[in-house]
Amino acid sequence: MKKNLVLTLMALLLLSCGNSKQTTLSKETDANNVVVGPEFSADSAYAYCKAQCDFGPRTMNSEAHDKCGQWIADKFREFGLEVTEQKTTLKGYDGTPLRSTNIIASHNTQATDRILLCAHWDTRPWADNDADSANWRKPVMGANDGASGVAVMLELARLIGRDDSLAIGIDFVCFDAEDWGVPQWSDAADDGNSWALGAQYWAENPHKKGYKARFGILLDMVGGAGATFSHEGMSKHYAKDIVEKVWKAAHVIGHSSMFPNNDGGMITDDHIPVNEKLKIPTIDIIPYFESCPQSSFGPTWHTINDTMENIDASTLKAVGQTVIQVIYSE
Ligand code: AHN
Ligand code: ZN
Repeated sequence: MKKNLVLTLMALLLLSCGNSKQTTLSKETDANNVVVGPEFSADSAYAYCKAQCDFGPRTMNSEAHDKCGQWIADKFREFGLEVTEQKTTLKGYDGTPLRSTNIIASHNTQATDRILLCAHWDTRPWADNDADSANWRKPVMGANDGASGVAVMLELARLIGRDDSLAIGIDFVCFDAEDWGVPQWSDAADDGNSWALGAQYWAENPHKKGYKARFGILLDMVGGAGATFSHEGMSKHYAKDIVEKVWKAAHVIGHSSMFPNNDGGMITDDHIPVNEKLKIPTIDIIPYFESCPQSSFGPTWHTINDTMENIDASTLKAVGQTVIQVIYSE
């Protein structure tokens, strides 16, 4: 929302003198903080998460992957966004050709002032962090690691797609081939470049020449039960003010316990090429489990337990409503 509109609303609230009724657009919280934008539906996001899992694991070069990608593109179109399917063949760490599709869905295509929202939609072919080595070569379901970020973006697109009042442009980019990084059971060296292959490709070949956005927000594993989101190190390095903006928004709408103001890890993820190649300041909302023995990403990360049973709609809701708050405050 424009600053002058916020001031006008605050002035109206003051003038109404003792009448603490909400306006239809926003709800007063305190003198400076106003809840803005439409209500994010946790149930809807949860259903979009489950719908992706119902295709099965969305591993590269699989039929489930291709069918789910088609479904994601169709949903964005149904919500009135303009969709580009960016297809290419990428190369895995061991040389395997990976048929990849980045799915880009845009709202307000003519606006030059834009915000980038992104998440990966492929799922990991190997549960290489599972406690049982018998599972290390089985695919993960990716309810959290894959489906959750896209689910939040689809619910955002449903709300934004029918909102003609939003002046800013929004681009949802679903990256493919994020999770084909060198498995723990492999002897191959992991220099970090085997991850985020779709994001690397898009950052070098954006769907529109000279693509620019004010800033970007990456949603990675945003549906896990018990998740909290700390400041990710690379996000702070490249986009400290955006980290502050997003965490402030979470606090304004009452999610300070899920978004603590402390430092998490430094993560190689899809936001790195976006920051480095496209120079769009982009942050990563990614869980940080400080004292989880299996992984700082949580107990189900890259295990066969990354399933819908371990998704909590209230995590999807907190993240989704926070993104709404950020977008509608711009
Ligand atoms: C690494 O483990 C190097 N990066 C985490 C990126 C990731 C994997 N996000 C989801 N799955
Ligand atoms: Zn993963």
